[in-house]
Amino acid sequence: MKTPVRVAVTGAAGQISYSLLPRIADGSMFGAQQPVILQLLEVPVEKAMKALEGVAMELHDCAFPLLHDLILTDDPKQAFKDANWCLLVGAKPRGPGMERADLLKDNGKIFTTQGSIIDEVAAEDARIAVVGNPANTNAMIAASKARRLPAERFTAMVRLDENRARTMLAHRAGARCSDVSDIFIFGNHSPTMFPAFGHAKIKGAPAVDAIKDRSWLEFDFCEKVGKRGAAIIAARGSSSAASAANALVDHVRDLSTPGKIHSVAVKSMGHYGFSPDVWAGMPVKTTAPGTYEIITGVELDEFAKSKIAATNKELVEERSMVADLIG
Ligand code: NAX
Repeated sequence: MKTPVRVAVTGAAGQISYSLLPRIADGSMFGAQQPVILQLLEVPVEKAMKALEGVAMELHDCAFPLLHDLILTDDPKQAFKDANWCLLVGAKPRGPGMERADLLKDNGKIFTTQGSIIDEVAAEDARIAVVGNPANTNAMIAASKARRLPAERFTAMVRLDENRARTMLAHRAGARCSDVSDIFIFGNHSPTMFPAFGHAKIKGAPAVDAIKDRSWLEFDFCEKVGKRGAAIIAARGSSSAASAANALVDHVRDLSTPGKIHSVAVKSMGHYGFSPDVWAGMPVKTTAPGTYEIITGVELDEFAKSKIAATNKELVEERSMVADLIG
């Protein structure tokens, strides 16, 4: 029997976690032979902790063979203790009339604390995936607090955007989403993101040739991918949950599987014209479980470069809004 993987999940009583936790416990994230221990963090509020107890009851009622233990806590030190993966889903939602700068600062405080504690108590091989918005900047803030864990261990999720783009290209071309490859998300997890269609392929041929409508790709497609989250809220009355949980399963599973090429928001190191210190979506190749290299050879035309400049500008602005929290 393998040693269980310890997985800390924040915001564990929230709607994404409700879809996520069974997918971790049933083996979808780490494989059918890998036991897991879930270390679930919520805020120290009676309603949240009570809801978390209910989630735990349901997980027990699933009788997952791979689920070796469940820890429920409102103490980040207990949640992150010896964790191999820290999935930072919990964040404060944007309230009515709240400015983006205020959201950045309020959430920034959560991620400074969690970044420091993870660095102090998580496992030697700890990996961190941030979902809570603004995800890219939150990952940057958490990483800035780390002294032991290297910055590249901190990633943010743009996989939902990649999955959305994949399906939209497939539908437009009358193909299946499994026919689409090499569609990568550049930049921020926000409407400024750039789904780089110029590099995408459908059944191995360039997507631009299969779709034959450059204007649709440049305008409708980019806008629809960027605003898909808002469209879900308009239709469902609440934000993406099952698809976000599914994307996080993809994100962690592919980062654990050598050879996988996928979009991840990572410290840019200046690639593709991004400011070196922002966390930007870009294609990476997993080289060993939990380790990746940035793919640097994607060719970008003038349109792509202008889209990347715009999303980089937003990331730099976000960084300057939280400058006092970094370091
Ligand atoms: P919910 O409001 O349903 O759940 C969030 C949970 O986090 C709540 O139970 C809350 O009590 C908890 N929480 C807040 N602060 C916490 C803290 N400091 N420690 C531990 N728990 C804390 O939101 P949900 O729909 O689950 O979304 C979670 C986050 O994901 C949001 O920030 C959302 O904007 C973000 N998303 C990110 C996506 C991405 O692709 N990167 C897509 C989906 C989603 O919009």
